[in-house]
Amino acid sequence: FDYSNDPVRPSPHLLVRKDEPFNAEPTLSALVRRYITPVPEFFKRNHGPIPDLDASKHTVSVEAPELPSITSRRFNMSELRQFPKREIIAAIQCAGNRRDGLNKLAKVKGVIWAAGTIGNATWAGATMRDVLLAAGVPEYDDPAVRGWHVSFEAIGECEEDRVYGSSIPLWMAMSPNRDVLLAYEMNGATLTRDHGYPIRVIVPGVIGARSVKWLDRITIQPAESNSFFQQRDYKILPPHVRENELAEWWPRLVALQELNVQSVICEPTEDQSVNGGPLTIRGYAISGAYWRMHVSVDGGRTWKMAELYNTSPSPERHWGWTLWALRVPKLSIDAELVCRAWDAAGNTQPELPVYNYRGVMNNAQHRIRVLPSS
Ligand code: MTE
Ligand code: MO
Repeated sequence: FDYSNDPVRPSPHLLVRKDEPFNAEPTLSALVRRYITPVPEFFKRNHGPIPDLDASKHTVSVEAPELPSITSRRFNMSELRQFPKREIIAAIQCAGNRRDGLNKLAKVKGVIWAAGTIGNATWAGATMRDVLLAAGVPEYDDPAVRGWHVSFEAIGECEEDRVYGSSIPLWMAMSPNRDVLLAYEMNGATLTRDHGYPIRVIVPGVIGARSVKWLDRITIQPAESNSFFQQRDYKILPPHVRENELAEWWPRLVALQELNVQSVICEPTEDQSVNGGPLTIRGYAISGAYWRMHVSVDGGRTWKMAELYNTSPSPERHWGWTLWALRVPKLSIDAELVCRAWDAAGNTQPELPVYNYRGVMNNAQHRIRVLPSS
């Protein structure tokens, strides 16, 4: 592949994990600085060169070859902009976030990410529901399409497959409460090339892999996408499975969608030397619904409740992350900091990470040592 036309990314806060394709995440202290993650610092996760598309010529097709009532249609960018514009705040997290924690247990396959492949942005565009309805797609509970899927394909060269692709269930794409978008703006400005210019899918509440950038085609179909990224990746393998058994395991496992409960300590950072206190511990957390946030400074023996900050408009639209903070008066010399979030259903994070070869969905309690100095 030719990477010579990739954009220049000047942010000093990005840790580049791979140059080609470009994969980078911000430092954790930069990440918690603001509720809305600035575009330059937002993680970038790519499987190929960044396309250089002309918005005035770009179109997105909607097709349903197995649904005779629908004739395929192409929407250009000005048609997509004519739909009512919906703006949401949503955190996007890569399924590989915190893969480094699983790589400590045994070798994993994939970019070795720390905890920065998450970002919280405002996204604006047409709702997927409006566009699909305009294309003649029936409601998801119509017997003709019940249990169907919406498959997305991108433009551009891609590792592992012909193009990048993914799918989500039709009910999710059509639900007025899920806020799935065809987004053309991020943080109030036109999408940048790195993040999908001129148009990308945003699927709140599910792994980042489904938010397809540089969107080319939408297909309504009875089965999930055939893409490598739906069928043979982004699944949780049992702990004993390695490379030689992948082919037999992929078809038995479900494709990941919804995110699990997650929280991370961003400040202080591992092995940072801090004075004995007072000290403010900060981090992020995500989950679908309201939660409690516990922080421990003694390795998990006792827990305190952190203060929470988020601006989500209502519980059913809780797509943004929560930033949290706990001020502690004093740290012991062997302080071990741990955090765990709880959602409204009482789900929380496992004490220890559970290994899987692709290193996805690590949401173990985040545990760091700091070095108190006097
Ligand atoms: N879309 C395309 N076309 N190509 C890609 O490589 N990566 C996916 C998704 N959409 C990808 C894509 C993955 S795995 C993630 S986590 C998010 O985009 C990352 O979005 P970002 O780079 O805007 O942060
Ligand atoms: Mo991802």
